[in-house]
Amino acid sequence: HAADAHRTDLMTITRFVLNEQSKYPESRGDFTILLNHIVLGCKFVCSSVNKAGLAKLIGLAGEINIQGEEQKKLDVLSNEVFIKALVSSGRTCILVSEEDEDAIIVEPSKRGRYCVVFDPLDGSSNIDCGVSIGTIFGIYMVKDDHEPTLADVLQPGKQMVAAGYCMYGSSCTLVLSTGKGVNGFTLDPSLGEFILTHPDIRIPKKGKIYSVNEGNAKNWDGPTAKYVENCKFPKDGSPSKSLRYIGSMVADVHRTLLYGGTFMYPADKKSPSGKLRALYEVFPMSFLMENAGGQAFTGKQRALDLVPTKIHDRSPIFLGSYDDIEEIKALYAAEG
Ligand code: AHM
Ligand code: MG
Repeated sequence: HAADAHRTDLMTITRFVLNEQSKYPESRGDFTILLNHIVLGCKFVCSSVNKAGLAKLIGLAGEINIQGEEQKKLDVLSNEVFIKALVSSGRTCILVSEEDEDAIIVEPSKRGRYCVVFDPLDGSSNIDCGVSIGTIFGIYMVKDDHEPTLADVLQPGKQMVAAGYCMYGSSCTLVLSTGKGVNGFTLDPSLGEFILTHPDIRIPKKGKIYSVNEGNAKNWDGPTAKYVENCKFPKDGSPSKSLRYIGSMVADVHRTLLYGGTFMYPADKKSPSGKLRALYEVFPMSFLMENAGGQAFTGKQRALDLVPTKIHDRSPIFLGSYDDIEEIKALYAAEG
């Protein structure tokens, strides 16, 4: 009976990834071990976020991070937990976190072949009002056993072997791609396991939603302004689009992935590179979009082709449904 099978045959994220990796004879289970440590970090942050109101975790920790913002206690905690989990996995050699100015080079005795770039708690300005926040991560693999250097992570996003995010919302959802499709897992709190709930996510080819901080409109360039104008006043007689903007990238991208449409953080006159970080925000989300059948574009090129020169580089980003991003690309092409 199908319903029974559903309840008793649980596809956990570990089982899913082990199945996937077993197709590669050279696989030594290292990726599964690494992922298990990322999952541990996500579970910890999920439980801390849920307790934020209770445990007096909210509020300022009195530290300023390298981006010059005041750090919340939860950011500090999440960062520490992820770093400790990743190092102790024994499978990483370089870590780049939004919260740390310098890359962390793992000590030789604990080294493995993976580099992990991550934003431990993105959208932290939303913590105190209970809006969804998330962790974003991307994974590179170093080829040979040379001494790890920054060059190993200053790689275009298309070189990532996996990427994902975990959203701490009304439920805790982990979305992952290892380069062949995108799958979503939901944490079952009673089991403490992420269970496959969204197999093979495909983004709708065209969407009815656009997502952008319109407060920046006076500083936008021509193509961005024109695209948003078209969303509101379509010239081809199609219905106007809905605006949805949470201001928490993981939540905005998650909705875009499931419902379709566009998410944008464009360049503007004040911030010519936009706001979002290439390595651990733009690349992982672009990797997921492409693997779900969508596109990701910087205004100049395919986002995953971008080569970062510094670990905290920013890039403008337009990502979402295939046809909608085609429209944005055409507007930039027309501008020349
Ligand atoms: P953060 O890393 O400091 O949390 O900033 C990133 C967040 C994203 O989650 C979100 O997409 C964006 O900032 C919102 O920016 P804005 O408030 O300028 O619209
Ligand atoms: Mg961030």
